[in-house]
Amino acid sequence: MVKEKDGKAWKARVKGKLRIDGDISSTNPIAVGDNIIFDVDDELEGTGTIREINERHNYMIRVSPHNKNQKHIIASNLDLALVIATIASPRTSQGFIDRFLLTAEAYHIPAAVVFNKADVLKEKHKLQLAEWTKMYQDAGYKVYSMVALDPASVRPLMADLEGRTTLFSGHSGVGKSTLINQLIPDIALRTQEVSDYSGKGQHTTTFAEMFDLPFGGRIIDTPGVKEFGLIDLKREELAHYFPEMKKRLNDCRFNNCLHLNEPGCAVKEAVASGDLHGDRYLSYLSIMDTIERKW
Ligand SMILES: Nc1nc2c(ncn2[C@@H]2O[C@H](COP(=O)(O)OP(=O)(O)OP(=O)(O)O)[C@@H](O)[C@H]2O)c(=O)[nH]1
Ligand SMILES: [Mg+2]
Ligand SMILES: [Zn+2]
Repeated sequence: MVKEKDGKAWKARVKGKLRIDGDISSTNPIAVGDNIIFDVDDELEGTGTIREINERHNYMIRVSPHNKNQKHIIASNLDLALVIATIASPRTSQGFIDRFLLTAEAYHIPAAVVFNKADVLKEKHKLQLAEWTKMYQDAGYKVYSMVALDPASVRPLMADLEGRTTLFSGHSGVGKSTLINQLIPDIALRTQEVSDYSGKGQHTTTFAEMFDLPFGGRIIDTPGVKEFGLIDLKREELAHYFPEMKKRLNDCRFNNCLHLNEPGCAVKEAVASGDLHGDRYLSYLSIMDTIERKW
């Protein structure tokens, strides 16, 4: 579906040969958030053909974990990318969150972390939430904690969405659509019926879609993803996508330091002193390992 600036919606098809500025090979030629040039086919029926996609300011991209040639553009022209995570029901891993944040850094999209379902947490989960909140805040990210069904807990996030185009991403069942229903009261998106998470990971949202916020701004709801496959990275650029490492790179003795075993490494010193969270460094090592194996 294509929407005009004034809000009018059109049913759109794609022309055989589509011109895309700054073409990248992806499984989807057009992504939610794209600005396009469009020819009207039938005014009454409200149909038309997409002729051209304007250059994207940015985009979030995911690689199929099974086939690195399959890249999928999740959404484009974003002001903010949110990873909606849950400590439990379902559990979101740190690796998933870190891969999402890293991709956002690599594609110049401001990102933040939303921990939802704060109401279902056991004591050990609450400790985990407190720990991760501090870890991501220290890394430089804004962190929200909420219960999507409770309007008061959603309000701090609401204020930051105003006037922006924001992507909601995360595993299936974390409450992305529930949260959007809370933000846009008359929208009634389909959400998973059983509130007791079955763990089967059925996808309720099946395609990405953009919605206007009543207080200004837009939100993109997406289907849940199991894994967040990374785009090709070079070993030496990886640390640039961890903000808390990036700010320390100039203090490493060697300017080609990979922060592995080099002497005088400011990143490792910060880990040793507790200024940089050890689990974020482990995440760095784990991603570095996957890059090395690819070569
Ligand atoms: N207890 C509790 N349940 C929640 C909360 N937020 C959402 N849920 C429930 O979790 C289930 C899944 O929510 P959805 O909004 O459908 O999840 P989703 O992220 O959109 O899932 P997909 O569309 O499959 O990607 C629903 O039954 C919601 O009612 C919350 O904060 N607390
Ligand atoms: Mg959904
Ligand atoms: Zn170093």
